[in-house]
Amino acid sequence: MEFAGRLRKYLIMGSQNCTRDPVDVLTEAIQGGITAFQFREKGPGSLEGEAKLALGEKLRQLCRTHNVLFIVNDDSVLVDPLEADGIHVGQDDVDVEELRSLFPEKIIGLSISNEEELKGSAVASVDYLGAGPVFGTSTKIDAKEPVGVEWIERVKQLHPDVPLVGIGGISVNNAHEVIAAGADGVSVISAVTAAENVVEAVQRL
Ligand code: TZP
Ligand code: MG
Repeated sequence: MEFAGRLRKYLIMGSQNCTRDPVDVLTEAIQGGITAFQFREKGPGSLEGEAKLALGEKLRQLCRTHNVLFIVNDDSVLVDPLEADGIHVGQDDVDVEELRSLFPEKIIGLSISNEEELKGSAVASVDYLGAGPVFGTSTKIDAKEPVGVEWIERVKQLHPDVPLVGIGGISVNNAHEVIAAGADGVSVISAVTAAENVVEAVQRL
């Protein structure tokens, strides 16, 4: 599968997003057909240190077995121990050009929420962009104002060749709008982690 296609159904998750064992949630999400996974152990209730690494190892192994991309959020220290396929960062994290020199062969993803952030970003150093929050979300406490699918259209217009995923408030009901606006994929947390039936939620996305 070409790279952009591997971003089609992109689950982001950490133990703090789960009401049960994250290993079970990821197992079911893989069964449902996710193509990429981001280990985002962050925010209130998240694991740190050895416990974070230990969970990351289990989730990494699942992704390896099922040929699902495994990306770590932000934490560049985890990239090598987890043999991650890549790393995703936001505007306040490590600079992507610095990341690129640290990890010449890894996938690098960058979140961008507005025109100013996009202009100030070294897009040539990244492999894909995450645009949002597209819709309102309560999953990330410091999430910015929703930017709508118009932002997806705009990023695609400015960088037609850069693979793009939407993020923020995406559900089985609105995912099609994100794709229709030009995104290569949808990245979701609660649409999957809070679903009563994870397998079905992923299938319907
Ligand atoms: N970055 C921007 S919004 C968001 C992140 C990590 C949270 C997305 O969570 P949900 O539950 O899919 O809205
Ligand atoms: Mg960040």
